[in-house]
Amino acid sequence: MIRPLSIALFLALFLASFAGAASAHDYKLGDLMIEHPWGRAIIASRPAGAFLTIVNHGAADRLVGARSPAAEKVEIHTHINDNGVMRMRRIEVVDIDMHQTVALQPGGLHLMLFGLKALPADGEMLPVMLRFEKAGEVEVMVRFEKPTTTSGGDTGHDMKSMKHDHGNMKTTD
Ligand SMILES: [Cu+2]
Repeated sequence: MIRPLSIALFLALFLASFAGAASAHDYKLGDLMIEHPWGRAIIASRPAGAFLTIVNHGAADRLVGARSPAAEKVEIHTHINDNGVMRMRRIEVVDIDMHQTVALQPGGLHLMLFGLKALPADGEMLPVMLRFEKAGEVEVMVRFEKPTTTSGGDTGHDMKSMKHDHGNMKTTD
């Protein structure tokens, strides 16, 4: 005899094991999940981009800052379309609404690490502290992936379609 409770329990265990396997590189801070932090550094002297997904299972919060012992400073950036050219712009906060998922990804919102002490090796993890207005601070390990290009410059994978030249970055704040 199979009771509904047993089925529910089985399903819960099944889903939990599945989620566990998929979330090996996730972090939890209160109602916030920080998923798959990864980064890309191309040249040691240039700022490096870092990307992650914030899943909010609770009330509205805001990402208000980031820092890293491996970098001189970390800024929050977004991209704006300036007459067809995507340009980066520094922003102070990222609103994370109730039960919203916010993706920091190439071409959109991202973290920018300035003054890295060394160019991260492929697969190297660097700590970054994310500060949220309500949830507080959490340290995540950002896994750096080597760009697929061998020529250097800002022509790495999935960056081909947009201008992302940090050297000529416009400061608009
Ligand atoms: Cu940037």
